[in-house]
Amino acid sequence: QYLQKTFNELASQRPRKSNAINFTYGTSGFRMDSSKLDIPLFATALITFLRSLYCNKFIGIMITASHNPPQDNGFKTIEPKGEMLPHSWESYVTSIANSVYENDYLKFEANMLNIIDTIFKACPLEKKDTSLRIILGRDTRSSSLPFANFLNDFFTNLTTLKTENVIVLDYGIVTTPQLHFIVRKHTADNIFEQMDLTKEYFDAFFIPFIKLLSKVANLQSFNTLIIDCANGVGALQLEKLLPLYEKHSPQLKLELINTNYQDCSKLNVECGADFVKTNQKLPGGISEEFANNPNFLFCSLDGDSDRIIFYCLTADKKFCLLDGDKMATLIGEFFIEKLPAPLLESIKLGIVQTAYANGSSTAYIKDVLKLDARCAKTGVKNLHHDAVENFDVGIYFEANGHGTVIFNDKFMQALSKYKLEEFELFISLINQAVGDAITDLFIVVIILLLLKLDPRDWFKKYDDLPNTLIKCVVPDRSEFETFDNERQLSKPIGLQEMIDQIVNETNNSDKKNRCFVRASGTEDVVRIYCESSKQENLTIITTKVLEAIK
Ligand code: NG1
Ligand code: ZN
Repeated sequence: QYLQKTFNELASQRPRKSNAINFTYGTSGFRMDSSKLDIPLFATALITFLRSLYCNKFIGIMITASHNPPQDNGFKTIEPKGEMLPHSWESYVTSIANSVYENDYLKFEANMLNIIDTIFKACPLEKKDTSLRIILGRDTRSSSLPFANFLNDFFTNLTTLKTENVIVLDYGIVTTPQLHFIVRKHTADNIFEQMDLTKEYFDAFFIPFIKLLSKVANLQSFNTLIIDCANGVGALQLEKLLPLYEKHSPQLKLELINTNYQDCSKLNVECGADFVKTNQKLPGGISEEFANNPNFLFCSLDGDSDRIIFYCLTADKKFCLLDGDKMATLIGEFFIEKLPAPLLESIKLGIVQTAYANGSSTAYIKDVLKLDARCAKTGVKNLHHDAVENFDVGIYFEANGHGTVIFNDKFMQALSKYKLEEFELFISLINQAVGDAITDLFIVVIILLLLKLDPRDWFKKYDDLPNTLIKCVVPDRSEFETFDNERQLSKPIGLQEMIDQIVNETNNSDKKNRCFVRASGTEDVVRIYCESSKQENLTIITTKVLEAIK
């Protein structure tokens, strides 16, 4: 009854859905052109409200569309321990968004009550000790502030809850991983007041980084890291954090470029991790001459700083992309090198990738590193779960630079017996909650410096197979259904057989051709990925596959 009353109140604020758009809360939440987000915003508010009551803990909402163009935006709900919304709740929120119809309040209410009933059957609420605890964060997009204001008002104006039972903390413009981190911290330390995020984040990750840097006798592989901030939130946050870093007079210089986050139209444009990975070239703001400096290493963050891509140029100006696959293998190699053999033998150490991982990286993991390589569906959430389920130490990265490392108690207990001080410090650099561009940056830099590995030699560890990733606009992308972790299509019927035939007829003796098609979860397109040992095969295959799709 109490919930029904609250919902009547909330529902009276609901926006109207004027045309039949189908909303999906995917692995990165809701994401689309910001002008179409009113209903998803409302649905996100409702599900976060329910989730907070259900968990009786802090729940976060991040407003961002990551690497998407400036006009897009999106919402993601963050769990008390920094994880993403459970799968079953993704369907609830999707269902809420799709039941808000113009002039059909009854249908909406019936659906809402059904959902509430399903959710709370397992866990009846006791009104008196139930409180609403919400944490908000947003990126630099111009649409992000109005969305944050709506959410602030939405939660603070609820009159059915006693005001002392409502806590809404707005952290303003933060990176996505920072919001995951602070939600996790509020939960772990049971803190109800707003914290100093810059200080907490600095203490958690920059301090161990500085300590590890001081253990490197002299910087051999490079001495300056140029960070392309994609003109997004990474710039704003790093501009706050770097003065604190510099106070410690570290040997490694960190320099920021593409920092114009005030001009929202520049976000992710000709710069950032997605631009560099897709185009395999330097972003705006770095000239070739600059990139040729052997003492410099380069990296690009994406629009909300949860992904990172490294790169450098060889002496003959060849662009060397050091992507998520290269990071995963580097981290794997570091664990193998630094952990004592008996410890390594006693734990399950492995790498989780997606179908987009370059075939050479998978072969390198299996044949050279002799580690288990698993394939999960696109979306870090899927990789995260796969890593947790299958490994004691799970390294997971999408090729586009989104990932992290997770480890369990078994590993930590085993590690504690060896008193590996430096390695334990290294472990504390890892943001286990979520892929984090800033902490991934620290991990990679420390590994390169401790191993005295030149970035060009890191690049040479294995040669990527030539590959291409293209988009295709189709009338209805929901018609594309996959299996085998997205590597094959079950629908439209017959298309997979056609792709197989196209791939086989151009295959070389090495049989390295690979091509798959799947619907994007973040854009209204299907993606076609293709790799082959021969560059010229790529156009032949993708042209034919495009024809088959159309
Ligand atoms: P979709 O649009 O579902 O392919 C893209 C990326 C994912 C992931 C999500 C979320 C590719 C091929 N896909 O997903 O890896 O990062 O965005 O940001 O890069
Ligand atoms: Zn992102």
